[in-house]
Amino acid sequence: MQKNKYTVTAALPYANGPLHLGHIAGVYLPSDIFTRFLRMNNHDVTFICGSDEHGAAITLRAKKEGTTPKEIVDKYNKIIGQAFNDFDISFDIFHRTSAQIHHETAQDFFKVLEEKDHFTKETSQQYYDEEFHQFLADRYISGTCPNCGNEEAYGDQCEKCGSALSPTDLINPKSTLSGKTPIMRETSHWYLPMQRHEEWLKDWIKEGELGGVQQHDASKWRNQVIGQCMSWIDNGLRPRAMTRDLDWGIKVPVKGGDGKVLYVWMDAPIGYISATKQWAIDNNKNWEDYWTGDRKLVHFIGKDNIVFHAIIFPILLKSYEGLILPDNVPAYEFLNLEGDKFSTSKNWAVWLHEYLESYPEKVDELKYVLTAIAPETKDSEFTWKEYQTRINSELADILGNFVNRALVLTQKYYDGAVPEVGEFSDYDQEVLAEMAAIPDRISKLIYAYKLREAQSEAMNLARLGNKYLADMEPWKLIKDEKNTKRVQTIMNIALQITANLSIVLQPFLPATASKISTFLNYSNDQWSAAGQHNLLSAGQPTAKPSILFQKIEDTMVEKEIEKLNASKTNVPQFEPQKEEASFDDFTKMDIRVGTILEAEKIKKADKLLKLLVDTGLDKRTIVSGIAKYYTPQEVIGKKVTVLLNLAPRKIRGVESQGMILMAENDKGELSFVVPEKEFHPGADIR
Ligand code: B3M
Ligand code: ZN
Repeated sequence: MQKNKYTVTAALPYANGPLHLGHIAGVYLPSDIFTRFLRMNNHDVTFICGSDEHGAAITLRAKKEGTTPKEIVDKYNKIIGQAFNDFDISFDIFHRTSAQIHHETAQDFFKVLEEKDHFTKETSQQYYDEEFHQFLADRYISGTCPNCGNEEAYGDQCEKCGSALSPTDLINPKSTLSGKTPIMRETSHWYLPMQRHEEWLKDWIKEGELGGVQQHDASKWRNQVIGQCMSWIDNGLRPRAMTRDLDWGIKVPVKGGDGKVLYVWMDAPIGYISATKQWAIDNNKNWEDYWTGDRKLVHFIGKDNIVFHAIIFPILLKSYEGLILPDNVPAYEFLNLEGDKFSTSKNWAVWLHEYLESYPEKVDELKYVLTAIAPETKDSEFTWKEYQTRINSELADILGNFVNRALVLTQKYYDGAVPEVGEFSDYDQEVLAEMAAIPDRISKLIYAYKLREAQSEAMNLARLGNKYLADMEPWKLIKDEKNTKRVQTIMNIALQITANLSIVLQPFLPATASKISTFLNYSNDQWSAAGQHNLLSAGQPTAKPSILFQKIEDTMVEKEIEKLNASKTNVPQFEPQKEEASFDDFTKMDIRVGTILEAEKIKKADKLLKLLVDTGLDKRTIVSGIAKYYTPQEVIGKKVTVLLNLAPRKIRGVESQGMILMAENDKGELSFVVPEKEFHPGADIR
């Protein structure tokens, strides 16, 4: 078989939050299976990933957590990297775009393109938030997508329909900082004139459609990918800004670039190259060997990243000259969770690191389920119920049961030694022929990026073995001495199937495959060995097996669903920080501790209470909108915080001489704010 060279990348996750199962099912697990398989076939393969640490995704998160972008990326790079490690994703490197080598690589890239005249510089009017004194691009601006009507589209793309947008495409644009409608202000940027590339892109993507340059099935691009690209091109490519007015990111390295950084979607894909460079340095290789020549570049991504990987990055690569373009861009649809979309902001997610903390011994179980339901061609759904069913009735009842039976019976009948094989019956021949055909089928499916079917084909081998033993019933035959030879043959075949499983399961369930290898005292990481019926020789010792998969109890399912529902309601959605206030603004306010002396309802106003408050200076009337949360009886005698010098206002005919300060949660519930110690009325609050 022809040996190919592959550089496989998995989309660089934003270091702005942990990973959930949707990310794993749609990028990291499939790319891991693919590369494990390639390695078993002795292709020369490098598997690249890292965290994406620039762009508005990061700075907005920092703002939300009240910290710096640097702290955010350090924190999440660590959490994400650890989770990948614990989930046994076999990257050759997990790098980061904040690394010096990446800054240099991306800047060099930009300079080369600038020198070759691949950018235009344009001055234009762009959205600007007057309150926050900032230009609004990408995630700093949101509005309605002109293509699909999604009201939460960002300034650079709509995550719902995948289209790439410019802020000016949005209907009803709003600043995500202030929530206000922005104004227009002039700024200049470097643009990539994408329209110049239309012709070759069309041909190149069509090549993908026809089965790629190599003309084999493996390079065939998914319909969804071709469709998105063609519709983008058919709509007419336009210049796209490659720089931003921001202070977090990669500094624009040419004259006039002060105060500007590279657009994150220019810098991030170059992250694949800089990660390769770092890996090459660590391993005494030349990075160019992995980005030039007859190597196949494969980008595993989510569908919202298609245009960036199949159009923009290829334009950049081609303009740079000398580097390979992707051979395929297997993009995944979205995974939903228990009937809803995964949502970080609503905390509707199963977080990988939390799963691994709770169930460190159930890595392969999760891998199996996620591959079985992977959103390869359409959106799919994870439910804990299905997780349970797949593990119990497939992994445990079929795979686990078969391996266990084969090994336990071998212990019982032959003290663990592999028995001699005798003559094959017709049925034996059939089973062995089926076993021999399976690896090739898996292999074709994997090369065509159909990993879901490929795993199910690997499970067919376990099904075959399970059925074989159930049909042959060696435990009945053994009772009659005349069957001694026959049982030996049956058990030999069952063990050969088990050995085959230890090979074909490796890409999908590496830990399980290695356990089976240990039971058998047999290990083989060569895909070419799979299919043969003489992997184990007679007399070879095997071990007592342990249970491969524990059944998932209903209690676990219930617990996880409960946890999900609880966390959903607990995560509040708060307004972004308000505009900066000066210290003077603050000291103008006279805020004191007060005690409520009297309270009564105001007629026909179900939200209001009329209070008499001892402020330490005087006793005054204050109207407060707390009636839904406090009864008059329960507030009498309570300590409260009072804003004294608020201009008096008439509310429902009553003059209110100040305001009681209240805390309000995300559900709009109110609570008094009081000093933690027993302070007298009149005590100052600053
Ligand atoms: N970080 C977007 C995402 O996580 C982005 C991918 C970059 S790949 C170069 O969806
Ligand atoms: Zn849309």
